Amino acid sequence: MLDKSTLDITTKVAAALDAGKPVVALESTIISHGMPYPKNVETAAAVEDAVRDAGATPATIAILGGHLKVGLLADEIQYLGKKGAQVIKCSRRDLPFVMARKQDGATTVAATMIIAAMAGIRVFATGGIGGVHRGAEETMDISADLEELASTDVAVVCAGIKSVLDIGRTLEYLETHGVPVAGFQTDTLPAFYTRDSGFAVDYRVDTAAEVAAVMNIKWDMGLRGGIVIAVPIPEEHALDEDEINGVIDEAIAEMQARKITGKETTPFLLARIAERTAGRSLEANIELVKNNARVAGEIAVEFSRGRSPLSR
Ligand code: PSU
Ligand code: MN
Repeated sequence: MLDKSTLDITTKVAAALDAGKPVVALESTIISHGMPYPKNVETAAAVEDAVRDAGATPATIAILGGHLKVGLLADEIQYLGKKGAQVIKCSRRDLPFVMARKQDGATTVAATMIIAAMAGIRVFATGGIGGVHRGAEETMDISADLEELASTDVAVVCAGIKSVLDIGRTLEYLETHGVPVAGFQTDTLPAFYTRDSGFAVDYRVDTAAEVAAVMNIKWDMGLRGGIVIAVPIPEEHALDEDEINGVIDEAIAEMQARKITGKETTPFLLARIAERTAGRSLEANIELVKNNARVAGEIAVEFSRGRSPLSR
């Protein structure tokens, strides 16, 4: 077991967890590598507010000086946001090294899920999850986020799957690993900047209570692993599909020409797309994360109400 300073849960978050109150985990790679300073820090604060407005306690997760931090303080978010890409982007494989070396690390969806589960947090909000990259049949670039979803018991609320990824293959991978993909108030999978990827979701859910029931039953039965809750970006903030897909195609071509690979790909693509849309993709990204945080807060509230019919 890790000692209290290694898994460092802030007083507020610990009190909420001890009292069985709703808590929502938030990741930090989106702050350090996903958005530029100072928008990243403003967004992180707004996302925490959205969780609070829904009646839950936010817990932004990162590694500071080798300690796993659950519930960053405002000055810690500021610090991470300013350091940006100088902070190490940490997925599952990176955790023990960054901790042993007492470094700072921003946690991806995979690493945030691991730490959230260790702390006893079951609901997590983010923008987009990693997936099977386009061209993965050559590059083998498949995000460790998918493997984490296969095995760690956390519901991940996101805006669907970005079309920088191979959406169809990402869905196939999730299906193979038994990870359900539910559309929140939609029958089709959202594609991050746009509301509809053209792919169907496995299940449509219309309320937070329905999601909480599924979480309880799945985990009470011992069916390990995550659940993807895909929430479409609010209509008024969605980007034009043809335009954004054109920009994405160009960004991917540039990435290939520059031979950018591995963990650099997602940050590179996000930054390029923001540049090429004169910041409109960034605005859309900010709005969809806030919206996901609100939905995650509502799910956490329902989940905290109690057990599934199976365990009564
Ligand atoms: N998608 C976004 N913004 C992000 C990320 C994904 O729209 O910031 C981050 C998340 O932290 C996710 C990670 O877990 O990128 C995936 O990286 P990779 O593709 O290297 O696994
Ligand atoms: Mn990758």
